[in-house]
Formats: sequence, structure tokens, C-alpha cells
Amino acid sequence: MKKYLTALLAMTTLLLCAQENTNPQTQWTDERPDGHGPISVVGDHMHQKGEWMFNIEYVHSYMEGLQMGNQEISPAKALDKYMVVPEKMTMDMQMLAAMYAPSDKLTLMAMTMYMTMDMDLLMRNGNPFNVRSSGIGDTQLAGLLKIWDGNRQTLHGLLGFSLPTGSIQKKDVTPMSAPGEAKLPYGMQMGSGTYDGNLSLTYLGQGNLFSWGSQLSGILRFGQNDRDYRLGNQLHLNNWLAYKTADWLSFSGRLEWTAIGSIKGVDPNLNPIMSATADTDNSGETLINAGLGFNTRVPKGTLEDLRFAFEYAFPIYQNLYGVQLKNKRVFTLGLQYSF
Ligand SMILES: [Cu+2]
Repeated sequence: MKKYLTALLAMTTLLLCAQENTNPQTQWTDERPDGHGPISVVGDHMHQKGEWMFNIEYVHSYMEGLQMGNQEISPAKALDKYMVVPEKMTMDMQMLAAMYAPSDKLTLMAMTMYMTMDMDLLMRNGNPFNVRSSGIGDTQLAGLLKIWDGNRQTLHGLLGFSLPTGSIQKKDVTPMSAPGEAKLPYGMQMGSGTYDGNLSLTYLGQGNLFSWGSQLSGILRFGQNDRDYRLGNQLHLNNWLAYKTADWLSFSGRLEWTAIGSIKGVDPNLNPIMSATADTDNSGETLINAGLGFNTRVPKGTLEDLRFAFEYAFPIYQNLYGVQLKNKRVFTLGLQYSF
């Protein structure tokens, strides 16, 4: 009898333990550091009903050297065709975003940014010069809709648009225009000048230590801006994997394929023979970026849900249409707080 009781007790204990192990988490949760995707991914997560989030982000990107297709070319070679060619460029972007969820099924998002661009160029006579531009960029508004949620996986869609609040009239002094200012090329302008549509579909999954995500996104531009051109449409396929090392820290790896179409139309104030950056034949690209980063999240206490994240991204493949500056690296830093 005692034997049976012991066996019964052992079995009950085993069953209870088994239940403890097989019934931990059935829903996807954002209450872990990798509950948000890598910081460079936009629209990666949604919020719960009544929740707000504020996000301050800093993005630094750097381009250097010339490439034609997937071959490097020298400035001298490019100067056979153009009077001026670019040598390097930095773009610094400070972004402010707010998210609010009126329901579990819907999260609203608004985003504004301030950008500074700096470009070094070289003239055919061998003289270098520099141009700068800065200002607010385009304003993004979006809604994220939960499509499916179950078995620690979710699927949501993003539908948004971009308002042309960024200037496309930026000018600076160049050796050719001095003492006056000349219109700066397409890549030095703050916005697209058109109303653009943003669409994306994001799949997220979670295990106990690992999490993963996949996002297909696009930017569709319509019509023409008041400078008679339209920037290229964009298509991105982003995939990432994260590993949670502690309840406050996770590391991520990301691989993103991007295709950007060429500029359609021509700004009448830009002369394509003058500068490689003013020729719309030199626009559009396909590239594959790799990103390495980490997320941190305060797991409890008064600052619960304060997050800090970082990512370093670099191209492992790039095909640039025409002659363009090579993409080198992108740093993204972000501070997020939800309540
Ligand atoms: Cu958020």
C-alpha cells in the first residue's frame, strides 16, 4: 500500500512539474528585452490597450568611395564624364516617435525627424569642396493592425503615409556658385516632396531564450513633387534573430535585402552634366545589409519598460545604379519608454 502511495505521489509530482514546464508562456509578450526588434526596424511591435510609448533615436550613416554597379571606380574615372563627383557623405538623423494603442488590435504611430547631411566633393581641376544641409524631414503617420496572435507568434500589418514636411529646396554655396548659393542634389534634400504610402507585414515568434522576426515593407510614392521629380519606390525584406542572455539584455543579428528604384523626372535646377549627384541615372540600388545589435530593458521598478538599444549595420552586398557613393555603415541608437 505504501509503495502505491509513494508511486502516486511521485506521479502527481511529475505531472505538476511537467505542467510547470509545458505551460509557461502561451502568448507572445513584449515584456522582455527582445520583445522589441532590432532598433533600426520600424513598426516591429505593437502595444497593449491604453499603452503609450515615446522613442528618441539617433541614426548616423556614412558613405565613402565611388562604385558603379558592383565595381569600385576611381574619382578620376568618374571625372571623365562629370565636372564634380562626390567623395564621402554623412547623414545624421534625430528621430522622435510616439506610439499609442487605443485597443489591443490597433497601435497608432507618429514620427518626425531632424536631419543633417554633409558631403565632400571633388572638382575636375582637383579642388575639393564641401556642402551641408539640415532641417526637419518628412512626417510619418501609421496604424498597426494585429492580424493574428497565438502560440507565441504574432502577425501584424502597418498602413501609413508620409507627409512632405521635409524641404526639397536646400541650397549651399559651391565654388561654381560663389558667392551665391546653388541648389543641392537629390541626396542632400530633407524629404521626398511627395505624399508617400508605407506598407509592411511583420511576423514575430518567441521561444524561451530566442526570438525571431521577419518583415516585408515598402514605400510607394505617387505623382511628382513641385520640383518635377519623384524618388524611387522601396522594397525591404528584413529578418532577424535575437538571443536573450538576461531578463534585461538581448543580442540580435539581422539581414535586410533592400531595393530602391531610380528617381523619375528631373529637377530643372539641377544640371546632370555638372555633377554626378545631379544625374538621376545615378540613383537606385539593391543591397543586403547585415546588422548586429543589442536591446536592454528595465525589467521591474519605477523605470520598468525603459529601453536602450544599439545596432551597427553594414552592407555585405551592394549594386548601385550608375555612379554613386558606396554605403559603408549605419549606427542606430535608441531610447524608448512605455507606460
Ligand atoms: Cu512602441
